[in-house]
Amino acid sequence: MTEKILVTKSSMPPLEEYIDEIKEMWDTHWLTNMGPKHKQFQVMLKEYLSVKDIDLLTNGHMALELTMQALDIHGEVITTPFTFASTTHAIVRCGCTPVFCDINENDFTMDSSKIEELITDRTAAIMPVHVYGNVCDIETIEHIAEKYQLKVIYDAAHAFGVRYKGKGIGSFGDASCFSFHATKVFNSIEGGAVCFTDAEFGRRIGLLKNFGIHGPEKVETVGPNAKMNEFCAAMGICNLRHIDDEIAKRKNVVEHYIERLSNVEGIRLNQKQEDVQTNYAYFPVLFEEDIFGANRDDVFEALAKENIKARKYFYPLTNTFDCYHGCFDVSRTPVALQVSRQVLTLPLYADLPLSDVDRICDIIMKCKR
Ligand code: T4K
Repeated sequence: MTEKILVTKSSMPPLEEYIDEIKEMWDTHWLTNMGPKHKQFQVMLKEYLSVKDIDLLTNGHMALELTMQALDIHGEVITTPFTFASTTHAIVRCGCTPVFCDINENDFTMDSSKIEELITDRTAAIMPVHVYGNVCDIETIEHIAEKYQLKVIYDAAHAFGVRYKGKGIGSFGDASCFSFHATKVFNSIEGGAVCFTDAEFGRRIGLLKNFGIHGPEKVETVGPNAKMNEFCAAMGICNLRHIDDEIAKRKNVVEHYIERLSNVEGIRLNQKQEDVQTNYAYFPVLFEEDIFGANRDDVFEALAKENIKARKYFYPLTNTFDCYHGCFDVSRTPVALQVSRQVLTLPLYADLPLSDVDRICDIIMKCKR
């Protein structure tokens, strides 16, 4: 059996570089609670992402939940079901009701032409997702938000390093939440961040992520522990030094996939977006069974038999999860339902050999009838 190929492989700096980065912690014994690595990483990220302000958190999920809390969101939040569990769970765990908007077929982000019809007098916010690193229809979303006085929280978990019209993707909306999980284009082992422009919002996030503590004898609000520790920040610092190289290598892999799979009847690929500098985060492929002759699950199985673990990101839709049984009507998001049944995300990471990409594509093509 050939070596297992997983959907992704965490990027890591040379071991010596990481050891060098964490060495001083054995002198300082400062391991967490906004230490020097946290501060340094924050400054580096602010510059790399070209954002006005940023705060670091334990993970992308806490970034979403604390942002909801800091913006004091109550009521309904318009969002997409074509995402990871985190987006929907964050809304629900904050006591709000997700209202699902369908997605568009080309880039799988929220169909902005369908947002307005979902707005009620209970709507408080919109939480769109830059899914796969694809940029949402920012202009329309912001226009609607202004018209109806709604907050916009972008789930930018997949969009690290993406730029839109030359601007860092984290500079849009009231806040943008990033994930630095091990499986992402950029990781700090576990980690996340929220980007924002409003200083008062930043102050609230700073309080919330540390139990709402304002000083040794003052607790201002009720918050969890969502602080990034120094080992994660050190990993982030190291990985950030290599991020451009990482993205360039991913580009190479993606271009090879595109070369092999574009123009195959019955296969639909992620469309290139105008004005977007992408990060090559995922490689989603849609299989149209009636034309390709095999469906997504057939291809998934064929790859699995060869020890290649592609993933069905994002199937099932979050509005069909068991934990939400009976809560939502999936027939209201037909495009998302169709895409979630057709999509397979193929293995993608910086060091994936092109010969493996060829092997993956050969197996896929053998499924065609
Ligand atoms: N919003 C969106 C839209 C998101 O996609 C996510 C997370 C979030 C919010 C929340 O952000 P975080 O709170 O997680 O920071 C993975 C990730 O755990 C999750 O971060 C990610 N989205 C989601 C799309 O994928 P799983 O359950 O599919 O991961 P897992 O463990 O199956 O790993 C996938 C592959 O990655 C493995 O087969 C091999 C590779 N891998 C994995 C780990 C854990 C590594 O190479 N190294 C590792 O350490 O959820």
